[in-house]
Amino acid sequence: MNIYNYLLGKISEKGAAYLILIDPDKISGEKLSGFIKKCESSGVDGFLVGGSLMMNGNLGNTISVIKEQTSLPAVIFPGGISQVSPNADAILFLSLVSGRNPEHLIGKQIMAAPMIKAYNLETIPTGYILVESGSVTTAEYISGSRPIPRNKPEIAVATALAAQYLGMKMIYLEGGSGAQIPVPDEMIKLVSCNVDVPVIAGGGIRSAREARQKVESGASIIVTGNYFEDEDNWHSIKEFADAVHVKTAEHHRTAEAPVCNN
Ligand code: 1GP
Repeated sequence: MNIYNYLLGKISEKGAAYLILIDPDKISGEKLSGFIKKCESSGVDGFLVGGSLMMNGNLGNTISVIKEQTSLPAVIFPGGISQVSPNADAILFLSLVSGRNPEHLIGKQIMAAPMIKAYNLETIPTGYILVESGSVTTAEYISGSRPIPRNKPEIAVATALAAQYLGMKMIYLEGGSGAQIPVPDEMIKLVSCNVDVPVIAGGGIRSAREARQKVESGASIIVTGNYFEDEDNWHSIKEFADAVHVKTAEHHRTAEAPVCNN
């Protein structure tokens, strides 16, 4: 299965796709199996797997469990070159285009490329844009790059356009995992109105209402991670999925695409 086309299909069918990020450091064993099943029965469209830091989690095992438990795709969201696994369905081939750290723009990609070729992994070239989100996030600290100021959406637009013109197939507007505040709606709107490729929004989304707002602002894919690391929140996975799936969920039919004035 071509995962990029799968995601485009979900976006066109449901209005937007909902992906859950699994950090192998945070969940494993039976809890992981239970979580994956719960996500599938709640309408989640797939999984991202990875993290800025990998302390003791096992990425390969996590992906294997996903493959055993569901038919949903497992896409690597790499925090580093050690996070390339042959079991995955695809890898977000990220370039941290908001930063000026050459290691994260192209250096690590060169190191990972031969492995990706050997594993015959599908790559989804993605312009990764870090946005200021209230405090320093792990992604910002580890990558040694400055995020785009939240009140400068025009910088995000120019950055996203440059990524698109370089051939990237998706733009990831990232507040950073556990962000205090998510990427501003206004920035999502301006970026999605200006690029032709799907915009992913993630980082600090903790309610179905916020997820829905990001879709109404123009995001085509919503990613949440932290919020469902707490098992007490699992009951609301379906609520999040329904909120993201603006075209198909009965009670969300009123959603409208953002009006672009350009
Ligand atoms: C992080 O965008 C993802 O890369 C998810 O963020 O963990 O804050 O939901 P959260």
